[in-house]
Amino acid sequence: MKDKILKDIKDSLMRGDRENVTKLTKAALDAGVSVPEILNNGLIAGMEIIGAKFKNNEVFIPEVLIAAKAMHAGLALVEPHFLKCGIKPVGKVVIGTVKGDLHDIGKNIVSMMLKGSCFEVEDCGIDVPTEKFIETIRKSNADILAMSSLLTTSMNSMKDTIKALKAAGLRDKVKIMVGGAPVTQEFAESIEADCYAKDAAVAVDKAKELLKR
Ligand code: B12
Repeated sequence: MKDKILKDIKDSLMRGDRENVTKLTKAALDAGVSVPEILNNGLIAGMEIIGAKFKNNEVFIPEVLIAAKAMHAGLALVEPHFLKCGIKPVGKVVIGTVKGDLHDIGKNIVSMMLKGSCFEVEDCGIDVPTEKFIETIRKSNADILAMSSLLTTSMNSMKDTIKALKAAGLRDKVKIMVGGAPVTQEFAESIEADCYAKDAAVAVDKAKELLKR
């Protein structure tokens, strides 16, 4: 039953069937399927297959877009299940997808899981210019700046933001965490970020570690 419902979520997401993804995600939650299972074996699994098909020119931008909309519908249902903290935040994170980049699914999952681990999260959205990150860091009392990039062409915006933070005298005020499919540990080190995480679960652990440094 559990495997069937997760497979149906995955298949519906691949077809971009938002209504079915909504219906099945609700049904899975009602049946007590765990949120990480719904995410990893349903929603993210479907998006990974779409990604592979997109790479092989088996599907194109319109199909990817409708799959992304179905993904957002599923994520919206899962999100409240992460938000059960109700205690004083452990730290504050400013997050955003860097300039030139409109991908937000991974960033939203990272944000959701951080909130679920009692971080306060200020989300700057997508295509975030350096100046906006700087302004938000200046105004907030953030402990961590988390930047997401899904395009090799937008990765350098992370480097630009770190340079600009240095120039503004703010680099020592925040720890910097970077991630997204093309980002690597080596890249993070080369731009002098404080840490890299490959997925949202690791991001939460590393954010907690950063607070201790
Ligand atoms: C969905 C999607 C889109 C959607 C985005 C919708 C949305 N609202 O996000 C749309 C259709 C808009 C789109 C557009 C484009 N896309 Co696109 N897209 C994808 C796709 C299929 C899936 C991405 C995704 O959501 N994955 C699922 C999530 C859960 O995974 P994730 O993002 O990697 O996030 C996880 C980790 O990386 C990490 N993480 C993510 N962010 C962060 C941040 C921090 C701080 C940390 C610690 C961790 C972390 O944690 C997340 C959760 O575990 C990928 C393929 C792929 N394999 O990635 C291509 C892909 C990213 N796109 C690609 C391209 C080329 C484009 C376009 C240029 C296409 C075009 N010709 O117009 C445009 C660019 C638009 C722009 N300026 O941004 C390429 C990029 C190639 C490259 N190396 O640069 C990819 C890799 C596809 C491919 N193989 O060619 N795309």
